[in-house]
Amino acid sequence: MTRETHIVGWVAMAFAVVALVVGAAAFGASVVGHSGWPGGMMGGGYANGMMGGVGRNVGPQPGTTGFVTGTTASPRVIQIVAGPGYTFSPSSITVARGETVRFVVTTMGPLVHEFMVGPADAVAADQQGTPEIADIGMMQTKSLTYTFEGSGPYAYACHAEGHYEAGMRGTISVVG
Ligand SMILES: [Cu+2]
Repeated sequence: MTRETHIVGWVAMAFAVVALVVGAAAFGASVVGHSGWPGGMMGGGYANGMMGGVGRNVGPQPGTTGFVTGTTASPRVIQIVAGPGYTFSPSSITVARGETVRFVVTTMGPLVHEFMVGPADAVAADQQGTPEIADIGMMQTKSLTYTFEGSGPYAYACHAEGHYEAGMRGTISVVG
C-alpha cells in the first residue's frame, strides 16, 4: 500500500465517523419530535436507557395532572420490552379514550416475538386483521400506531407459537 492510499483511507474513515455522529444526533431529534412530550421524553428516554429499564414510561399518565393525550398528528410513545422469556414489560398500561399511541416494541433475549394490539377478544383469539407487528428479533425495535376509539377492553399479546399460552400478554385500561 502506498502512502497516498493510506491518507485516503484515513480521510474516508474520518468522514464515516462524522456521518455516524450526525446520524446519531438526527435520530435523537426524531425521537424527541415523535414523543409528544416536549422537553420531557428526551431526558426520560436517556434515564431509562441508563437504568436498563427501557419499558418504563415516564411522564404524567392518563387521568393525572399534566398528561398530554396522544393524537394522530403527535402520538404518545409507549415503549414496550418483549422478553426475555414470555413477558411484556410493562404488562399493563393505561390510555386515554380516543388517544393515539405509538407502541415502540423492543425484543430482549433470543426469542422472536410479535406484538398484537386491539380489542381484547380479537387479541385473545389471534383474529385476522387485528393490528400486529410480526417477527421482532433480538434487539430489534419496531413500532405500530393505534387509536383507542372505544371504552375497551383492549389488550396486547404475542402470538408466536406457544407464547400467548405461556402468558405473553398485557392489559390496557381506558380512562376518560
Ligand atoms: Cu413472544
